[in-house]
Amino acid sequence: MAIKAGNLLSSVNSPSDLKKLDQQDLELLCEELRQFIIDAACINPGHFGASLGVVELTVALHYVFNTPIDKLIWDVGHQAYGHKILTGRRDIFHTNRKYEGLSGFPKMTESEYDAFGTGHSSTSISAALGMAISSSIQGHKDRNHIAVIGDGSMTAGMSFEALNHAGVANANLLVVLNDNGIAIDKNVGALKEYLTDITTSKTYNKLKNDIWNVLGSLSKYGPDTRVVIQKMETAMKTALLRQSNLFESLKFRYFGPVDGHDVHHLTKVLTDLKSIKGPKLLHVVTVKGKGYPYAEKEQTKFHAPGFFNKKTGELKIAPCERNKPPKYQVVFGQTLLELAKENPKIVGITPAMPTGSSLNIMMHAMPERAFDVGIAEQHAVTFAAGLASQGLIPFCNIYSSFFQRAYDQAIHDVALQNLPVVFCLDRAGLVGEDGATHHGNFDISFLRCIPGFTIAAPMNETELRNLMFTAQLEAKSPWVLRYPRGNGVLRDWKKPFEKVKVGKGRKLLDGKDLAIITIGPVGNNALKVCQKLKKENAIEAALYDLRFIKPLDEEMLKEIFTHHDKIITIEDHALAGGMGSAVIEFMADNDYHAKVKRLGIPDRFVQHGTLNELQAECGYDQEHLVQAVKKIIRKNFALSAS
Ligand SMILES: Cc1ncc(C[n+]2csc(CCOP(=O)(O)OP(=O)(O)O)c2C)c(N)n1
Repeated sequence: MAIKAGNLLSSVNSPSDLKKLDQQDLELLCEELRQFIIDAACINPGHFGASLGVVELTVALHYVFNTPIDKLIWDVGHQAYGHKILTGRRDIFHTNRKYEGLSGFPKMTESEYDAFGTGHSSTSISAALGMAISSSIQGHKDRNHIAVIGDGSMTAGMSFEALNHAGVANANLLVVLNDNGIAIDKNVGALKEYLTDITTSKTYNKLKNDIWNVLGSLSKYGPDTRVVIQKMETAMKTALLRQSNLFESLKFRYFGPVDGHDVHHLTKVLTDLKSIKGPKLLHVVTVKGKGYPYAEKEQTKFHAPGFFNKKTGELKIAPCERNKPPKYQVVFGQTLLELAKENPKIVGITPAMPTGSSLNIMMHAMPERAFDVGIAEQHAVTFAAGLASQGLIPFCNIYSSFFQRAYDQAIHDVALQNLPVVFCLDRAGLVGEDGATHHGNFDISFLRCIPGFTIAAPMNETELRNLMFTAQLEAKSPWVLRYPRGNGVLRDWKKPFEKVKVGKGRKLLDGKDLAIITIGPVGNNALKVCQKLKKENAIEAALYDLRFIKPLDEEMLKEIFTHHDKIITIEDHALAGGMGSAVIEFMADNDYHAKVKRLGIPDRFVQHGTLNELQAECGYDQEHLVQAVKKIIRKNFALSAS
């Protein structure tokens, strides 16, 4: 159902409508936009606090700049709801993150106003710099290129790599640093402290204000603007002496900090900045969740709160979520703490996802042994390698899709040195509403080719615990445990630890007609399929849980290929290079001959929707899996299955 917009917001169907408004209308527009986001998000869950925090900035940017000719890039993109609403997507915003609806992140194919697709953090400055340099090569001299990036995303290596390049590139680039002092959880690290210092330093800000007063009357200097600024900057540098500015050291012109909720001041400042060429950074201070008191107060909870009661701020649990077994994430967090209490060598690492991964459980109980390193996956992996090289056993928890960023570190710093890091890849497989940027579809393919890795996927929560237990007992070489987003399948999961035999799968069902091989929790769906086949079609399918993708259980695979010439593999992972591919490689290498059909994620980017909808699209949710398996049985195996 479409969300009702206020009168002013209803009149804005594109930024050109926005530009027709009087400056004094902007405050009301911000108010209406904020209400619209709140009304939409409480009944259609998504990201929340970040978009509320940039309402004024969003309005000011589109009011001042000439988008889509000027290029506006939202880092991560979870804060771009206001941008979507102002750029022609208001009336379909109720489809946000729904199957075949709007994406929850900027997406180039969705709108010409989405200058660059985002979802993973800290890409905006590089992309904007690329666009700026392209503009200068192609003669678009007056085009502006703006990267809006949060203080959390600024902590990543990529952001600094881009600043380092941009500072000397003489490109027309504006970085807007949206400093709200928080990532999803509290922001961490020295940069955060630096930003706080610079925001609260009275001397510094007085000098900056003086400069602003001069800049405010820029137009009056006409062509001499550049000279005036240079004079002011020299004066500033002399006056500040030792209090150097990080961004200015990187050859950016630094402006701010300014109040990111004063839409009038923002439009004025942005208008002034438009006439200053070269790399510049505007430091904007905002409050995450601004204007919705519950979100301002509990910023982590309201980062992506799910359904909530607009009046009371109470989070609602969807009926289908009630009485479910615990999430894999919670099982991971509690188990890690249990293990760490027994084994003093265990340490925990997360790159900026303490709540999402549940590493926060260990961080609270053992702050000296659990680390949030900021949005820094590459650093997290090599940091883990360093710890492991000195005898510790790091459990490094990274979402599967974010782990892609640390590929070289995994090979060069961990595998090649054969260090006992345990990578826990959360959100492996399809993740649902976050969509294409966040699905963890590729980890099996890109990890199983690395020598020395042990790679396993539990079928349920108890198995996850046992694999974690085994990994820290072994602790001789790198491990990867992949598990999905969301609830497990067992209620009674907390059993005494049992050591798992490394590289050993297990047979779950006997069957003479065909064999099904699975890995991970999708095996639970397959189990039901086999039971159905037996009941409805008298077809007996043997079911095997491979459990280890590396090393492969060669003995079990030999048994399968000896007794079966009809095999189906099922995985919550890309088909290309996944578990099914590993099985086929084994068959070829060992001269077996069988018909092997694979079910999993096809060779394209799956978009967003509920987990069920997406798994259905790929044919391996509970309902479609039965049909898909029956289809293979009829078509490829020439067995009769109704
Ligand atoms: C590479 C990568 N790692 C982790 C994340 C998960 N993530 C999404 S938003 C976010 C926090 C971003 O903080 P900040 O840039 O300060 O923006 P804010 O939410 O405060 O507006 C994180 C860690 C991600 N999107 N990409």
